[in-house]
Amino acid sequence: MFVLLLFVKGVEMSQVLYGILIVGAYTVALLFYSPSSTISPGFQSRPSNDPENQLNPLTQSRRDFVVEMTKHAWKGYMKFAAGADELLPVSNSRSDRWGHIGTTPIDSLDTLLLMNLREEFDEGQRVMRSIDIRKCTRSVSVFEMIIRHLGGSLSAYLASNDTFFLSLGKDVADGLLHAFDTPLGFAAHQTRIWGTKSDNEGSGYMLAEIGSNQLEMRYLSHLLGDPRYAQVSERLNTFLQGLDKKGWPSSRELYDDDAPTMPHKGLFPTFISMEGRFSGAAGWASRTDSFYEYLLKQWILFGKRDVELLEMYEDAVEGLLQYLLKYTSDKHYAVLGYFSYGFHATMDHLVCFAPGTLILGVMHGAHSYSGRRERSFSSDDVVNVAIDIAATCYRMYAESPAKLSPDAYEFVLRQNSESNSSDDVVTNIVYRNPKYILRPEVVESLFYLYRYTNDERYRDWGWEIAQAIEKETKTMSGFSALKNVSIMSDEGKADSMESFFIAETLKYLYLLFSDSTVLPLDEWVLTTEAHPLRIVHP
Ligand code: DMJ
Repeated sequence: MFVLLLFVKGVEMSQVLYGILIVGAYTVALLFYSPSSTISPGFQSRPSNDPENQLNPLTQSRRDFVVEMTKHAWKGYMKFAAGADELLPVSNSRSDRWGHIGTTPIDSLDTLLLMNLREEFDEGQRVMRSIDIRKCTRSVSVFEMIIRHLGGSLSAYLASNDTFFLSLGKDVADGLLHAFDTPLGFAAHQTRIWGTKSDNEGSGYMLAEIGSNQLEMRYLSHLLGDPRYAQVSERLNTFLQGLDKKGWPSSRELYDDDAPTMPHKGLFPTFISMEGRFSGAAGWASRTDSFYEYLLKQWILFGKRDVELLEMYEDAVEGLLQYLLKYTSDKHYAVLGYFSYGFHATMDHLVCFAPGTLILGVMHGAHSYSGRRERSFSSDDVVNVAIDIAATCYRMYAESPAKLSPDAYEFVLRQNSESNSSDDVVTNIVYRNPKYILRPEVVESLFYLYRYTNDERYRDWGWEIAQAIEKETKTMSGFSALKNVSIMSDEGKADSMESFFIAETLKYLYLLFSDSTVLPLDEWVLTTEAHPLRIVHP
């Protein structure tokens, strides 16, 4: 336009200047306008240079450090893997192991916006717009699609008010509805997205998988006013709530032949057969974890009306306290293990989400509401246990050679014969799975504990973890999983950066170093993949 003006004969200089002014103003407006500019209140934090910023300089510098980590990871993704599912951070290449559906960008968008990384957010949303997920013909994990893609789409929509993400979420859910067409009506383990019932795979169901779609599917129903998504996801609750009448948990009819009988009604085995019989161990760890998490989070997210789910959650907490927890005699470790014909002192990194969820429950009054039936524990008991388990989880970082926790570890315990104590002595800790894959659960729990206690110790622990991640996993293009936390070398890097690193680990670190006005927990619930959903008030 400016160039054109100069070439039009007879145009006076003042008119040219006026034109420049208009074009300049237009350009500036364009620069600052982006379709993502209407950000939900409470979602985004104040930038470092905002005079209203309430963070002390130390916390601010830690938070800035986390933002730099995120920028580094995102830049590497955009440079070497834009449009692909994941960056391979050692070989500086790309992986489409999820079927070329943009797993990293859809999982990262809300983190980018939360951190005021507008340019990066805009890049991410352009990437998502360029991918046609309908072209994906691969068989996908229904659970992962729901927590990463549907969850990521919903929170990107809530954060940015951009309806593209709502329709993306609807597309994902529509493409998965046939996965619920199984004998008991729970989600299949795998299926071909956009396929049919005949594409459903899996010889049975896994508790975490079938119990971890309700938050996202119910929320989609709420946003769209279309009950179909909630209906399919809620079948599990009806099934579990009907067990009491069938003699749960003592009736052997409910189990496979050699399966352990559950010691408490609130604990469920890992597997359910297509015929509805249980087998496997109970725990709050791998393959069961988010089932328990979502009992509580559904109650909170949907306005504290799901009293039956809250009661199931309280039963589960009671079961945890009575059957899944053991202290060592020096109280150094609180072991959150699993139950299968007795207690097993093995912990996953995954189980370390539990302290955070327990604290969230206390913050929302899950154990102190009026009309609560008599229970063997109080809110204070829950807080103390959460503090102790989180300390154990943190110690698995602090006491490892890389200062990063292994993925699974076993406490070898010996009965304490020198006292009358029922607590055991730890004789050894064996790394059952020595890898470190950038998982979020420990920093997730530190975040909730900090919000609840305001104890700076949790920020210090989170900071140690952030520094260890930077020191041991950083590569030229991103951050890489380690094959073994006892071997620190370039060959020890596993060339993988899962999407939950930006979605969760970096987000929780950022939130740990933010004040409580950022994603206030009485307004937002973070899904199991750390995607914030706004609480639905009745
Ligand atoms: C995430 O995808 C989710 O947090 C899930 O619930 C469990 N595992 C990973 C991260 O470790």
